[in-house]
Amino acid sequence: GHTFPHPSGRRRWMKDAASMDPDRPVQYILEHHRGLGPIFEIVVFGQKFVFVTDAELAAELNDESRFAKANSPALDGLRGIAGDGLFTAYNEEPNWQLAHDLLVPAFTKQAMQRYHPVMAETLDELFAVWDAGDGRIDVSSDMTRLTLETIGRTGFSTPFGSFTTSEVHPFVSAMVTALTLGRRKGVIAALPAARLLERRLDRKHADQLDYVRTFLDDIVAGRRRTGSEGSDDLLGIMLDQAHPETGERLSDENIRYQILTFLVAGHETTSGALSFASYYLVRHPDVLAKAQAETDAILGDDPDATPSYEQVARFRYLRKVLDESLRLWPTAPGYARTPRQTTLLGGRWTMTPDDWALVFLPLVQRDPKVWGEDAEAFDPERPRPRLAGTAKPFGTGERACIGRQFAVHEATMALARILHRYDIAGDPSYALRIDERLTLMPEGMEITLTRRTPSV
Ligand code: MNH
Repeated sequence: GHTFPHPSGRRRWMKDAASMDPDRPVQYILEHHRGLGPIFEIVVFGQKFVFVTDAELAAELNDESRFAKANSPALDGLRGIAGDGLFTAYNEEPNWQLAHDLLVPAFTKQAMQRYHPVMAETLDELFAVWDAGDGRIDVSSDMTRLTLETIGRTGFSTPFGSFTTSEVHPFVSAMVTALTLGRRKGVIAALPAARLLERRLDRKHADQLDYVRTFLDDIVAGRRRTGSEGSDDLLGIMLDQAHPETGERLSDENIRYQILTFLVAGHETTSGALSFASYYLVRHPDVLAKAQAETDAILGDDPDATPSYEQVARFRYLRKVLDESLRLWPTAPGYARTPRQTTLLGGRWTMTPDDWALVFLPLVQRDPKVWGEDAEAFDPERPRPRLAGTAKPFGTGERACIGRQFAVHEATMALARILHRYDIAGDPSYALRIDERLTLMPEGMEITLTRRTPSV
């Protein structure tokens, strides 16, 4: 592999490891990147992490003819529990193509039309909880309840009971523990004592890991018992369908990896996106007013009106609010790329197939060279830059997010219905705090909801 410019000018890995805040690595880079250059490396526990912060270099890395997805050490750390599931699979692993081909039909327009009423119903249940409360909500935790419930019901016909308790579902906390553990393991993998540390971590969290395993087994066993009910959801497709050309099927082990992958990937990022969008809406009264006017124009006077599948695509302004929120706070903050053959990045940096670089989205998507000097400002109507491929919150190429339309449909409908049904207000003294688990999520943010009445 190649050595990239290092912040200190030489390789001071002890210092990097010591100063890098393991609980908030993304914010650490955001706060300390200035002067580090368009591409730089940091060595943590003997492993090199290469960051690209420049939009032009990122656009180059997105070129599928020269680069492909790489598994960063943090992603590889998740292989212990997500195996060769879609997210963590290596490009050349046969189960990636097999699962991809089988599951693409679960994200077509026809499939989305089937999920639409389930998404709408789930949202109604959240509103019922809100209406019974005092109008103050913790945004991130309620958005998480909504998105977990939505992926559970649409993908697996498995309700999580998220609206009947105020606790997060035990599966979620167990999964978060398991995943955080995995990421840590990935990062320490090069240490001489890594195996010892890993075993100690596994022992410490054995109960949680067992719980996750049992929970996944139960979902599969439950469906096998009840048979074909919900047979065209994700679970049904995985259990019942063979590849149209090769006749191959997913193994039981791989199905468990996919369930975990979809339950995690299918809710945290969308919940974060909804929460950041809510944050910006309450901070920008002009934007909020415009978005609310759009919901009135499309949905009319009845605050309980539910959009049809087709109507969701008409919320153009809200869609821009969502895109702009994901530009500033991409909830999956990066993706790694590796060259297919030795190549020069930016005409200057040699990259071999052993190298990889992280497209660090929070900075790439705020690069003033393409976004202008006001790149840090929230403006849903800002012109899109001329250079293509500089805003990629859903990743790029054939390994890009398979759930993009699902997430956008779910989030747009949720925001539309919330703004149509409620007036929302934030706490002006709230300063944005961001929790970094696998994804980025605002923390401790409350908003107040007031029911709107029909404006007859
Ligand atoms: Mn999603 C891949 C972001 C919602 C399921 N997702 C990716 C990648 C990004 C991403 C970035 C590429 C990672 C990489 O290159 O290493 N995803 C998001 C964001 C949202 C999101 C920002 C919401 C907002 N994702 C969803 C939803 C689902 C989902 C919803 C499922 C219902 N995502 C996936 C899967 C992959 C993925 C599965 C892996 C796809 C593959 O490699 O084949």
